[in-house]
Amino acid sequence: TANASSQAMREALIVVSNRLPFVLKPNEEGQLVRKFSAGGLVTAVAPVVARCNGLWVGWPGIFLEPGQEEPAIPESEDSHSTPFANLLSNQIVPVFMEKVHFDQFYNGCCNGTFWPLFHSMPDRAIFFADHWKAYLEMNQLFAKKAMEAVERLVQKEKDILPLVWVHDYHLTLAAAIIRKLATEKGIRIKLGFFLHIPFPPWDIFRLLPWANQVLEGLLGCDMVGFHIEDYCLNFLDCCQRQFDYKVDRKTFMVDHDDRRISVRPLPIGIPFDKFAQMAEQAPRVVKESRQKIILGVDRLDYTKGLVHRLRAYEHLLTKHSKYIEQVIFLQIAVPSRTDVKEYQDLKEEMDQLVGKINGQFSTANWSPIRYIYGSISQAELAAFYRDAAVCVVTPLRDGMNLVAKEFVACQIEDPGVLILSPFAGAGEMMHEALIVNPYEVDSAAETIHRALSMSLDERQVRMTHLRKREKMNDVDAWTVGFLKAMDSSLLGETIPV
Ligand code: GDG
Repeated sequence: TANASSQAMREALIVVSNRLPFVLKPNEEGQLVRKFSAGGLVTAVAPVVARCNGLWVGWPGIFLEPGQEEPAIPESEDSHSTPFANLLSNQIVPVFMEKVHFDQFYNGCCNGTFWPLFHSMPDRAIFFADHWKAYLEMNQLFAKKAMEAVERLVQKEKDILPLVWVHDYHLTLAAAIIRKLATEKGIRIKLGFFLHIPFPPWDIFRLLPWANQVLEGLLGCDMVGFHIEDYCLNFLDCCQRQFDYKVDRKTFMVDHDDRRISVRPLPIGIPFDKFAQMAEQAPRVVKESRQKIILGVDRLDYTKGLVHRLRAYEHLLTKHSKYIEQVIFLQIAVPSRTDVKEYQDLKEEMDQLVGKINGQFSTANWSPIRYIYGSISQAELAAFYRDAAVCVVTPLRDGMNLVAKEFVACQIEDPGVLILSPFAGAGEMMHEALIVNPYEVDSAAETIHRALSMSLDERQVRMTHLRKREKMNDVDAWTVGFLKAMDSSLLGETIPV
């Protein structure tokens, strides 16, 4: 059977994502060196690629001038301090692009169209044929590079079965293109996809003028993974209503093109032990112990509900003036997609709102909000998570949200309280958090009040459960889940149980 023959073949992993686990930057001598980036996807996937000795196809963060020759990928300079350093340059398949393509593909289609639409915010979405054309071309380019990686593996070893794992909304068309190329060349591969953001309901999805192509693209896979069951059901619904394909809502299968595609909820986790350990080691960063810290950590993105959150805090200070000089709201907002207008507008709005609230409530010795527009080191972040009394994770919509998970991992001392939006994927599982609808500003304010006045016993019970679940369902468990869903032989070879 197909299954038995695939068991006999050795699998090899190829990850395809928009970005590589590092960006290239010129050093002082003008030589390109790797600079590591520690986003959610990278932290999750890089260790697997390293352990499996796999390949990674992605963009190295620099643009080529038209006609410019592609530079070689340098080896990592420091193999000890960076967790991803063991990816050798021959494991990297770079996808270079020109700035004009990147603008239309990434800023235009990915972040101007897909991002808002998939977060169910269609009014923010733009739909331009030029952007779509660039999106299609870039997906073709990534697919071509992935195919080069496939051929490299197959030529080296006859009995190898490439397992191609495509990531996220930037590359929804790539899988079907890779399948076609592989079929033309008579090469057998396995194809999986994981979406890191929500998959919207059909009445939103169908607003996309290219909805058919996107569904066909994803159905090029053997398995399509989402964070939670809701997104899986939305996807199945779209396959049925857009195309009238046969779907099974019990087994989560779609029949298409004589193939059966499985759809799986694979909730992502974090490197729990790593965060807990960082929290053990990090020095204290906020000196005043008198004031309780309410913490927010987000990319500056309109999906994260930052404006609503500040309004809730304003409401809290108005209604409960006893918190004046007693609490600090520390918001870290990491600059993101600064070329896109929506993000520039949000930055303006936040600057004004922070100014307004600080102006209204500050005293000679205290300001209610400390607002960091920038990013901090992971060690410092772990210290903030550890020392916060309350962490407010209140997105309007969010695929999963790792901040909620990292916060509980770092809560190794006097336990604090997690406030969580039901509209984050994380809200599906982290039941012991205080769940609040971020649109309901007065209720959000009361929830912060409730968190600040919660008894130690209750905080302990809630935090213990939250930590236990996240430790068990950490990022390694997520990888295992993916490999299981792919029925992969890599499971036995590379993942410590
Ligand atoms: C997408 C989906 C899904 C933040 N500030 C700093 C910093 N961070 C790190 C956090 C966390 C990551 O960035 C943010 O992850 P999220 O999950 O919260 O959000 P997205 O970036 O939108 O990620 C999301 C995720 O993909 C994974 O599938 O959960 O729903 O939208 O890891 O720690 N890191 C450092 N300094 C900062 O200032 N070092």
